[in-house]
Amino acid sequence: MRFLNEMIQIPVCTFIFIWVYAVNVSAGEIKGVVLFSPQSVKTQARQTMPRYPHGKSRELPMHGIGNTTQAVVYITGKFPDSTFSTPDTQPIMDQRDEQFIPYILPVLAGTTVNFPNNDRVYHNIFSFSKAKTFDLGKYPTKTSKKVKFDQTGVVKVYCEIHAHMNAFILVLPNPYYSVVNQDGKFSIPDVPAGTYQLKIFTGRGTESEKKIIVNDNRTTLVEFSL
Ligand SMILES: [Cu+2]
Repeated sequence: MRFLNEMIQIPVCTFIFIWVYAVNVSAGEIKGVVLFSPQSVKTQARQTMPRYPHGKSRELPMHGIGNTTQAVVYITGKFPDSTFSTPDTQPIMDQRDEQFIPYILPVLAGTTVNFPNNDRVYHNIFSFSKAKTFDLGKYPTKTSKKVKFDQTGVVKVYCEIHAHMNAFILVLPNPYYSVVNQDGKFSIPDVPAGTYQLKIFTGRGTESEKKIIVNDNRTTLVEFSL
């Protein structure tokens, strides 16, 4: 009899464990596409980017479509658990061919970003942005410096030596974001069920947003036209 009880208990326990586990991880996916109009691509190609808070605005070449990240989608809203752990591997904002790669780097607040210099020349990375002000000083090829981004917001990154170098670090309050790929597609998996604002960020700022509902085990499809 006791043996029979044990036989029954094991499957029941397993069932409860699986059920609880499934409830905890129940989430949905946000998937979509961004349709960039020719005009949108054109205006992103060149833009006025004042480097200093009180400096003159000047025309700077921007990364165009096809060579780097041109847009990031992210969500804001309330989450059942709002403590998120930062990634184990530190994201990289590379310096190559006198360009920052990627052009837009989204990170969760609290993340430390590496800035390796993979050029033969010196670079001097700095930012005067409200979300993070820093100046890494000049450093040579094959060396790297790090910056921790604690505060959410947009950090505009420049090089003191090369006026044409500029990029963005988008510091976000949660890990639910996606880089839009070259086909304009994006996907944010494992989003807790709920109602959120889905926003799209390009080199011109946060351009558009939509209210979305994420349901358990469902895919929410979204389309943006810029
Ligand atoms: Cu430089």
